[in-house]
Amino acid sequence: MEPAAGITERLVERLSCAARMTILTGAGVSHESGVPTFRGEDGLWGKYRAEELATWRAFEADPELVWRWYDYRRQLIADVNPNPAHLAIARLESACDSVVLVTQNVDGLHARAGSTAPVELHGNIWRARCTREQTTLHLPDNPLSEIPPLCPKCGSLLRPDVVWFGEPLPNDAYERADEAACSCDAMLVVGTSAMVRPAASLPLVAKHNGALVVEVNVGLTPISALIDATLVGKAGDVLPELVDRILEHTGGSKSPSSAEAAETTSR
Ligand code: BV8
Repeated sequence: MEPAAGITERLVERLSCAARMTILTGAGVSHESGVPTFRGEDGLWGKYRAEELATWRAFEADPELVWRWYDYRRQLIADVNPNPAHLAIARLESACDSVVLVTQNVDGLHARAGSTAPVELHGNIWRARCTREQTTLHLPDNPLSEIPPLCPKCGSLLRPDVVWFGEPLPNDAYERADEAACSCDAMLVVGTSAMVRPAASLPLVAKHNGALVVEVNVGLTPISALIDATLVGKAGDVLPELVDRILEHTGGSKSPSSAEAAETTSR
């Protein structure tokens, strides 16, 4: 599909008529906040790539190195703010209760922008998990007072509560994300290279179930040819305009009339 030059009226109409919308975000949605992406030209966190250190094997071999890497990322993320893309998504969610936000990001910026229930497929860098009891806890100290941090209850090693490569996604998060992909009438895919599975399959699940799937990205991705449209541009530019146009179209709150909703599902 050729990248759409801009946001067409027809596209706004179709998105506005969606009875259920799912938004899937990746690292690109946080890029304009100053958070490095994973695979772009700045796709390095310090001198490490996620695939090198975001693994149980790397943690087992050197928990201190892995924790230093996560602490570096936490300090970087603590110093940045949500950008207009995060804020536009939160605005759309608060204007209509039929939007489900699913994110691959672990930075917590959607919640800081006001999103109330992001489905965090890959966990959250601000939480830790006891390697012995699997209990999770919020880890506010920034920077960490001790590295590697130990469980305050049993003294065992804590690990970041994120999903490492080779680890399964949290059942409840993936089930909610899969349900949101299967049942939506429209999916916005924002700032992901669509490389990491199983998250990358969600847009195709939505498409397969009849949804309108629109990507927002600064470039084309492996799914661009398989979905309905790619709005080529920065999320921080495209999303505020797109959300404004959708809310204008629906009179400020996205609760389509039954006729409109019927029109959408009959597509
Ligand atoms: C699993 C948390 C099974 C940790 C992350 C070979 C083929 C296919 C799959 C595999 C394979 N080998 C291995 C696999 C599976 C593997 C995988 O998919 N690997 C990839 C690399 C090939 N997946 C897994 O291991 C998953 N688990 O499969 O388990 C299993 C099942 C049962 C039992 C046991 C095992 C787990 C994957 C989760 C890994 N954890 N993060 C941490 O962060 O430290 S993944 C990491 O990548 C982040 O979460 C990130 O969100 C995610 C995806 O990347 P993106 O978000 O898309 O970021 P990226 O930089 O790639 O792209 C940014 C995009 O934004 C670009 O397109 C860019 O153009 C765009 N952009 C930039 N700026 C902007 C913008 N767009 C708009 N506006 C802008 N301003």
